[in-house]
Amino acid sequence: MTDIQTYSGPQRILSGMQPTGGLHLGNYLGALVNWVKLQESGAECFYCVVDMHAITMPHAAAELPDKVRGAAAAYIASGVDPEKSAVFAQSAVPAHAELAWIFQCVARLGWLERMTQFKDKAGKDKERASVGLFTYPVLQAADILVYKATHVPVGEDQKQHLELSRDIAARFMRDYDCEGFFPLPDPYIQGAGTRIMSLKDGSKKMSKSDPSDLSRINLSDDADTIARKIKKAKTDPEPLPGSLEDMGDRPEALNLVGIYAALEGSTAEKVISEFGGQGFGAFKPKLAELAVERLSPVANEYARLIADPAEMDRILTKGAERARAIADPVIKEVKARVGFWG
Ligand code: AQP
Repeated sequence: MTDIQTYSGPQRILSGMQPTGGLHLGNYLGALVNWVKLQESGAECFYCVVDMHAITMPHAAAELPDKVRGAAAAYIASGVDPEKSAVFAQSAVPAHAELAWIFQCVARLGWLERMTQFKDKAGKDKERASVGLFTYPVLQAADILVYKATHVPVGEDQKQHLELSRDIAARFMRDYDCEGFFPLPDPYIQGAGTRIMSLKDGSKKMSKSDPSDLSRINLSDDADTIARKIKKAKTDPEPLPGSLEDMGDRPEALNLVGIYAALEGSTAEKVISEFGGQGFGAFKPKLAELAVERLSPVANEYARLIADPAEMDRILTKGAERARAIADPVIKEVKARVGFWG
């Protein structure tokens, strides 16, 4: 076993998604495609389904296990290989919760009060938000540091939380006199143009919890559904401009161009140079064709995996064992440093 005190190995990656609904094109282009690249780069990857985060908002308990299986199936259908990367449910590794409690006693109230995502998610009635929603970023810090992860793929909206993880790690090491025990995790910034917006409102991000299913392309959607959603996507009557600078304030048009570019692995400039001057009547069918070509294999594999819950459980159990093999010695040492029993 690796000596955790002297661990100075290669990059270790931690990332996760909430099983709050079916995963969508935004999760795929904004995160999963990068997860697969990181896995193929030889980094040691831990990809968890963060069911403990999912209960910070009201949820249907009876549906949660299937949602966890569904999220893990979407990871794998997108190219995460459970033989190479650990795929598991956060709640199956108790060290996340144990470290989160210790970190709650390290983090300062003022640090959490500055977190903007709590304000966004709690909405106007923050008195009624769960305490878990408020301390969510502390659990995130525990998710990362319980594996001594060195790199975390993050979108713009999560940068503040990663900063907090670094502050918590630094403070823990100062308070308990163990400099170097935790790495200060670095962000792995996801490529530009990978923030996918709602198909119904170009100013809102594509989201699992948007009440309109037409706002997103789910990774479980079949070819006809994908084509229909793109056909119904909000646009404007103007043709695409000849250059990106001339796009002006057209968020929906820009979003569709960005989706095309991300699916093709090119740039918005290149897409505009190909389709400039054409209207959406011509562009949308091309986009639908490309989306179906890229996403149909994902949807087919996803359908195959969720049809076999026993196989998903086997994968998740094995993933949790691999995760615990790293997390358990870390939490044991943390508890010893804090002065806990056992
Ligand atoms: N629209 C998006 N564009 C690009 N990336 C996105 N991600 C999510 N939506 C988009 C990325 O997916 C990862 C996992 O996100 P999450 O499940 O932790 O929750 P989220 O970011 O809050 O995603 P949703 O769909 O909006 O979920 P709900 O509705 O439950 O809040 C992250 O890497 C995120 O950047």
